Amino acid sequence: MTDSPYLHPYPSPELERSHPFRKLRFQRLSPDEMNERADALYASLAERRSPRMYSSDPVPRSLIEQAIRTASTAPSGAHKQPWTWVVVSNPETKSQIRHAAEEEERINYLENRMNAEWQEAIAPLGTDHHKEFLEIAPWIVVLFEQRYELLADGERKKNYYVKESVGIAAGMFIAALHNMGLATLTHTPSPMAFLTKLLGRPANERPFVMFPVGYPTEDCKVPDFDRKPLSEIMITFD
Ligand code: IYR
Repeated sequence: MTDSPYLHPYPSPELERSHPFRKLRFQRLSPDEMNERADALYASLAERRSPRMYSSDPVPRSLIEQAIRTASTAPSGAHKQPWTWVVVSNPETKSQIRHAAEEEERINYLENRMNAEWQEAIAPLGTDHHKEFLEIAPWIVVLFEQRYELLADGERKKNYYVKESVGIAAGMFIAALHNMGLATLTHTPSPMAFLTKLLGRPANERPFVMFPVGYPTEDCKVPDFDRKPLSEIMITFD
C-alpha cells in the first residue's frame, strides 16, 4: 500500500461493495524458467500445421471436451463467452456436413464464386471442393458465435466484441489440441449458413469456423511454407 504508483486502484472500494472480487492467483517464475517455457511453447507451436488428410483412428471424447474447456478460458468482451461448440461424431451428421460443404465449395471453385485473385492466393495450398476429411476425421467441432444472447423469455441481450472473442477462443482451441497431440484445420466452407440449419442452432448463433479433429494420415503432406520472421511482423517503440 505504501509505494503504489496507482492513484486510482482497481477495484475501487465502491465497486467492491457492489460486485464480488477475489485476490488474483499469479505466480512469478524465475527468469530461467520463463525462458525455458517461452522456448518450449514456441518450439511446439512452430511444429503445428493444418493437415487436410485425417485418419479415421478414434479420439476419446474426453480430449475434445478438455480442448473446449481450455478454449473457453479465453478472454471475451464483457466476459460474455459468446460461443457454442457443437461436437459431431455421428457418421450420418458428418456425411451431411461434408456434402453440404462440398456443394458450397463446388460453387466457390468451379463456378468462380471465389474470384481469380482469391483463387490465385490459395493456389499454393492446392485445395479444391473435395472435403472427404469431413467424413473421415473422427470429430468435427463447429464453433458458433453468439451474435447476441437470447434469454429464456425471448429477450435479446447484446454481446460485445464477438468476433474478437470467438477468434481468440478458436486460437486457444487449436493450441490446446496441438498440445495434446491432435491435429485440426480451420475450415470455413463459405457461406456456412447450412451449418446453422443442419445442426439446429438458434437464430442468435452464426457459424464462425469448423474444425475437423483427429490424427493426420501417416503419409499426410502439407505445403512447404515458412513463417514470417520477427523482423517482418514486429515494430518496436522503445
Ligand atoms: N473455403 C475454401 C477455400 C479456401 C480459402 C482460404 I482463404 C484458404 O486458406 C483455404 C481454402 C476451402 O476450404 O477449400
